[in-house]
This record gives sequence, C-alpha cells and structure tokens, in this order.
Amino acid sequence: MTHELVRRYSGNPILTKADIPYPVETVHNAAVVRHEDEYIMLFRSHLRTGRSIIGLARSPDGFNFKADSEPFITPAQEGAFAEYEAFGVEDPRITRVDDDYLITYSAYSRNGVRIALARTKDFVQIERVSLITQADYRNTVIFPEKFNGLYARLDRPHSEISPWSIWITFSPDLVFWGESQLVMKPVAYHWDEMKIGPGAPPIRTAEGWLSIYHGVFETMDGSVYRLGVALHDLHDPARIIGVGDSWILQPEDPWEITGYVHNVVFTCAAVPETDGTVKIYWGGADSVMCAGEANLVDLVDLCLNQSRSAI
Ligand code: BMA
Repeated sequence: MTHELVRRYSGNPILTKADIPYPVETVHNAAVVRHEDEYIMLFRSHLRTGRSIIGLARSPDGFNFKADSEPFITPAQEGAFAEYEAFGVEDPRITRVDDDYLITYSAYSRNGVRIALARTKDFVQIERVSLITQADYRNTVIFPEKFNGLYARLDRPHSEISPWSIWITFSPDLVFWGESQLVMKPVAYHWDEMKIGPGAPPIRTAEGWLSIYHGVFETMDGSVYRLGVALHDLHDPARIIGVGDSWILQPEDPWEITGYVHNVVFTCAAVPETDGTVKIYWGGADSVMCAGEANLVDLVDLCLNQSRSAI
C-alpha cells in the first residue's frame, strides 16, 4: 500500500493571500524550519507586477501560521545581487548547518534564473553570502551536515539535451562549488518522466538521507507536479540507495488542482519530528500553502522495497 502515505492536514490550505498583511497574489513554495520554540516559514508571493518576493510567517505548532507585517527578502537594490534579483526572488529552502540557517532561493533577472545563498541566525538579520550557480539553475537544497569537511547540495541544472535531472555539488566554504555529479534522472513513461528537481532539504534517517523531490509529467492538459522520495547513502550522498517507484503526493484537493498554475504540488520543506513523523509542506497550484504528515519509516520503506532505478 503506497497511496495515502502523506496525511493531509484537515485545515488546509494553511496560509493564503488573505492571511498576509501586505498586498500579495499568492502564498506558495515555502521553506519551513523549527527555530527556538516556533516554526518559521519563508513563503514566496507573487506581487501584482508578476514578480515574486519572500515573506515570513510564524507558528507555535507547524500548522497555524501568522505572517509578519513586512516581507523578509525582497530583491537587492544595490551590490552584486541587485543585477541578478531584479525580476524577483522565489522558492526558498532553509537548512540549519551548525548555528546558521542557510537559505537558498531562485534569483530571477534578465540574465536568467540562478541560485542565491543567504545566511541568518535569528530570522531578523540576513546576510547575502554568494550567488552559488550561474544560469539556469533552480531547486537547490543544502544537506544539514558536511561530508569530509565539505558542504553538499542537490540542484537541478537546466538541460535541453537530457531530461532535467538532480545533481550533487560540494563546497568548502559556501562560495566555491565543484565536484558535480549527476545522481538521479527521470524515468521514461513514468510519473516523473519530464523533469525532476530537489524539493525539501534532505533528512537524516538511520537508513540514509531521505530526499523528497518533485517530478513532472506532461499531459495533453499541461504539466502535473507530484512528489516522490529518494534515499541517499549517509556517508556518500552522491550514491542513491533507492528511489520510490510511486509518487507520495499528487494534486487532489481543489486548491491543488485549480489555481494560478493548475495540478501542482511543489515542496520546498519537510520538518522531521522526534516521534518519527515528518511534516511536509507544499504549494498548491502555485497559489496557497498546504501541509501534511507522514511516517519517516514508510517513506524510507518505499525507497528500499519498491525502488526504481536512479539513473
Ligand atoms: C516550476 C517552478 C516552481 C513552480 C512550478 C509549477 O518550474 O516555477 O516555482 O511551482 O514550476 O508551476
């Protein structure tokens, strides 16, 4: 039984544009972490210009969020980042490494889309660190631990020649990145055959790093975005142990099927809890934020026991 692995929260959608105290048109594709005694959400919102900013919301329980009165990240107005953020900032992910929260987000400009990395300790002060890819990259997640002293990230370069796939890249200092390797590809005539990309930052389990990713299937009625799971080796994250053959979540609720972009569930965040569950967060139809829960053992089991090839 692989369906209903993710139990949708009964109060979905958990955050919409009606909840935001400044004018926005969407609330979606949010990063979430636990910080001190609250859950912090960084969400993407479209403005009426069609460009995106990143807002911040807080919650005591991971489901009921209240937005701060001002956005958290808006396009840089000066310095090296301004040229590359001019068309907006999108789809943040947060990983805690040591005492820092590392935030990766898509920076859009006339030069294409690339990934920016910023750092905060308190979600008050934010420091832009580096533009860590050239164009065209999206969907970059950083592992919460280093490997042989190196930071590691999963990312999704654009490609016209092979289907869009997941790569791994390493860095000693968050600025210089290299040793890239392909780790996972879409599978032909499968739910993720058109493209795949990293979703939530990987979660440590006893069996390996659990990665929740998105996969896209092209239909006569446009693309369908679903979520799946893969398990990476704990010591060598470039090695994939297994990829769940079936998806774990697909658009089903009305606000996932219909909205700004229909038939989309898209994740940037999953928060593991001490009881073995994981809270998964996803944007519905690029319009609203939703949440659900799963058991980590079930997701790992899918990767191990109903696996398809990684490449
Ligand atoms: C992707 C990105 C995401 C978006 C998704 C579905 O390519 O643009 O931000 O959620 O498409 O529209």
